[in-house]
Amino acid sequence: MARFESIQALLQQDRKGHTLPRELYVGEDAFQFDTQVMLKSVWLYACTAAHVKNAGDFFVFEVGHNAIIIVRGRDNEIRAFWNSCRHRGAKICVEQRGRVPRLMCPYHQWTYGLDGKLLAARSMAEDFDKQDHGLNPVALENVGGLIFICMDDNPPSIERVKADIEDQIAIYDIERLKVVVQDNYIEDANWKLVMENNRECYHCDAGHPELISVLGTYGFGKGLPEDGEADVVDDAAFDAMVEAKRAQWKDLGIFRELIEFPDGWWHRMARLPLANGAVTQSIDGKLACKKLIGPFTEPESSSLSVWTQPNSWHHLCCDHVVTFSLTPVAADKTLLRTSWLVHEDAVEGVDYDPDHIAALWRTTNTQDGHFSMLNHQGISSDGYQQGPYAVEEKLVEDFKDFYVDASLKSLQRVQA
Ligand code: 3BY
Ligand code: FES
Ligand code: FE
Repeated sequence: MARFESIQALLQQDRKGHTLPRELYVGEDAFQFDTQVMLKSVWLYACTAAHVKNAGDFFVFEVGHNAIIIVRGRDNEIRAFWNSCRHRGAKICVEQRGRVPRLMCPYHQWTYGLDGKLLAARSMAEDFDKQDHGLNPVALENVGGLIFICMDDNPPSIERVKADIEDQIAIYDIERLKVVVQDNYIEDANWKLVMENNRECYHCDAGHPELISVLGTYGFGKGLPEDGEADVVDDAAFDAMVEAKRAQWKDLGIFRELIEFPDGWWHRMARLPLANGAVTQSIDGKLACKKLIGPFTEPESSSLSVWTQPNSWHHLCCDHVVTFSLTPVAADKTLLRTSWLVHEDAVEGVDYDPDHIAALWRTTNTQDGHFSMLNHQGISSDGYQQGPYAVEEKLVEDFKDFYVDASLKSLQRVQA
């Protein structure tokens, strides 16, 4: 792939502790490379099991020119298929989400079962074998109710991720939740800048007053007390509070030591205390849904927070789950999809108000969208130079390192 030689040269300009060269953020070739090569080589978070709650529910996950159908079968299995008909290739699912008895191509009505098998194709030659023309599958893994897909025929292992985080996520029983709000927000920035922005709270004091009053400033890269060297929180009262909380969490069976992107892996998980008496991640810190979820019978002032490279983060609270996925749409456009989930029996207007539940992160997303746009615009200028990350931007660097490493590996494979 001679056309990606320029990308290789740019990746070689990576500087330890510094941002990437300009063209990797803003260039059209980098966008083509990311969507055609790099992002196809890794696991991507697509949606939760609750987005496809019932048989026939489908969810279309798009990355650049690619689209994947995630669909629940009658046997309750969740599967993924390329959204391209085995007849002459037309797109099958046109809506982003929906429920269907079968998957029918709108062009000539070839019809597939929810398991991808071709059921009907009119007036084909006698020797045509339906069995050879089922939908092409895409690798899918369900990690405690979070659905990841990988477009590579030989996906990297996901076993360590599952072993580390699956059981803590499973406590929230995501299958028994329902998606009550889904925001599709297009940010005017490259997807890597939206990711970098997510991986630090260096901008939070000035940029997110609402979020900070509920989350405090710790946990997002400022380091939790057990972070050792990376710990730059110098607050004895905070440390004591976390110690006490940790004992409670252990009793409740909801504690696990911080897991932070083990070597070569792509997951981070922490239980974080909330601040100022907040019991959940809502705009006023008050319950966002009266029906609690998972094992919780009382409000519990913490979140189980999960971040994955290269495109997701999730906060699981005692009354709701909020989950974020990123996908690049153009070199300077990124879809940030945020979904809020509550107990399946919760009643709108009685137990929860969709606007209240979404307000905190909707506000925060808008603020972050503005920062990411400014970042993209400034990097587009000839005045841009690769800049140094702050100490508390360690997780930004972790993301950048993951990107560079995965990019080099995927380039090697396509060049081999
Ligand atoms: O960037 C954000 O808005 C979120 C909140 C704190 C850091 N990050 C996870
Ligand atoms: Fe799908 Fe013809 S392209 S039925
Ligand atoms: Fe932010």
